[in-house]
Amino acid sequence: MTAFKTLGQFIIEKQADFPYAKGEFSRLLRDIGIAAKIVNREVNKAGLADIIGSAGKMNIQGEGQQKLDVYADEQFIAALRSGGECCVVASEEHENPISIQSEVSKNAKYVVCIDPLDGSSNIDVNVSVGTVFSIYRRTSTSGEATSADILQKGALQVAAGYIVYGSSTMLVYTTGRGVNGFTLDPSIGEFCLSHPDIKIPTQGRIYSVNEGNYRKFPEGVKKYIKYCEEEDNETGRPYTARYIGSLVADIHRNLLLGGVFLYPNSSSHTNGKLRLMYEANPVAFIVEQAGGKASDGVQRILDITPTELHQRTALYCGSTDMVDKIEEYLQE
Ligand code: AHM
Ligand code: MG
Repeated sequence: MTAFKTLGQFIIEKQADFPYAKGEFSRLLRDIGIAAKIVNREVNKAGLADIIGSAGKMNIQGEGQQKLDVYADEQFIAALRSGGECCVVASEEHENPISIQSEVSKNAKYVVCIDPLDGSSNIDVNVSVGTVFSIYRRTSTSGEATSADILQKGALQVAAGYIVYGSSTMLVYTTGRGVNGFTLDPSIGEFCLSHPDIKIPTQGRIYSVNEGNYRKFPEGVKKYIKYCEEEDNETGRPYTARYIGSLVADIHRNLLLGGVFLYPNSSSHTNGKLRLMYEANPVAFIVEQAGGKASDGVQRILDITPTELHQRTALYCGSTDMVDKIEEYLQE
């Protein structure tokens, strides 16, 4: 009897909550967990790529080294393809959705939207990167999945999660019944439940924003940043500024400690920078399930009706009271 619970054990236990479930969804989550471990192995060796390359060697798969974001994309798609529970994948790496229907997956019920390796510019400098994913139930009942199967509101997600490849590697996910976090124990190669039922504090003291873009931000955001910097004993200001530039890592820290993440629209990114389908929606679902809030400044992220696969949105997300305050400033 082990003292810890692995991701696999946890998924099976949770399946019992759905007596009519046939196990497809559990298998889908398990496949994502396996691909995450493979990507983790390569991300961990990122600094060695040149050394291996200069010796004229191949990587472990016997292929030449390739960019890690392409590698991650291939790994997740291969895992979903061989699992057979998913009929179509939308990935940041591809302009169009990838139909993965095959003999195995012809009745597959699920749709996956994924950013396989987010924040990949941070890899070269050994800073955390992540994977973010969203799972929907397919809406059409037969034939090839259509774009309508993918372009669903975030509120319809059946699950969402992220993997942060950081000082340790963690997988955090929700199926709409709270949020649970698993840390990869490299000695046994398993994600183990380390952060059960994560709750974000209602009010935090961290604000995360790329302040280099300050002059391009809407007036309300500028005022909020000034508010964070002011001194006030009662509210514990000035708040602490923390910004990694990897969405997953910034969200993960604020989820555990309390805080707010801002990626506003600006004069150079008129609709914001982050993508609704595979960055904002999954993060919003997780943060809401942990008791926080996610907004585009006006409306709930999860209520936005998507019109395009790669559509962008502003994102204000984290501790509820902090997001409320930003909305107040934006509406002034
Ligand atoms: P990417 O999908 O090209 O990696 O970009 C997304 C990343 C997020 O991880 C992060 O929150 C944001 O871009 C940082 O942007 P900036 O460098 O403009 O602050
Ligand atoms: Mg990205």
